[in-house]
Amino acid sequence: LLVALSGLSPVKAASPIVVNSTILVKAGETFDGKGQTYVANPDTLGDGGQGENQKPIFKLENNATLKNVYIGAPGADGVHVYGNGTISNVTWLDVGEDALTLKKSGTVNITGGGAYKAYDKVFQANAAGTINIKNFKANDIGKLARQNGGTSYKVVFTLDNSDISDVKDSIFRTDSKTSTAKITNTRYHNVPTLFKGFASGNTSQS
Ligand code: ADA
Ligand code: CA
Ligand code: CA
Ligand code: CA
Repeated sequence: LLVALSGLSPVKAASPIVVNSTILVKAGETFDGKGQTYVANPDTLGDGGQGENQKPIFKLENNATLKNVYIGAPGADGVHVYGNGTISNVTWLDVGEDALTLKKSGTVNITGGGAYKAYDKVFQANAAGTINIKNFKANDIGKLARQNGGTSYKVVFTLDNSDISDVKDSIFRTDSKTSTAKITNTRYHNVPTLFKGFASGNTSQS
């Protein structure tokens, strides 16, 4: 009745949820954001600029799942994954320092969702492991995924059925001669380089 009287649309965008301290998703558990938008409190987690040592909005323990979440600005240090993780239908609307970091060895499966406005990196591998990206969109980014500079452990990167555009540097970058990257069934626009720093024979595209 009030809506009808005031002439306003009954559909109202929900305000973002301001996260004051990192949300912990415990081992084996699932956090379902139900399509709501989460942003960092810049005073406690970080302003989403390029300063290192910002805190994540979400911290996933081994075998945790994060799904149906929008991460808005400021994105601080995004999502930290310790071990295996499942990231399903998560969209970074304006990536902060970076979007997601593998902090401890494991396999991270990122399916659906997307990442936008990443000044530098989207996904960062700071431990050996596998990062699988599927059904993903990225636009206006520096790099889609980067193994921490100067490290020689092995990271396996895959990208499938995705749409990547307006990239400054490359899709996958490493300094490790043992890391591999594979791209399948993916569309690009304005991507200068697919792979940087990989040993010959360690990349493929089809
Ligand atoms: C940079 C920095 C690393 C680490 C990384 C990250 O690559 O040199 O030390 O902080 O960013 O995890 O964001
Ligand atoms: Ca960084
Ligand atoms: Ca950004
Ligand atoms: Ca970071």
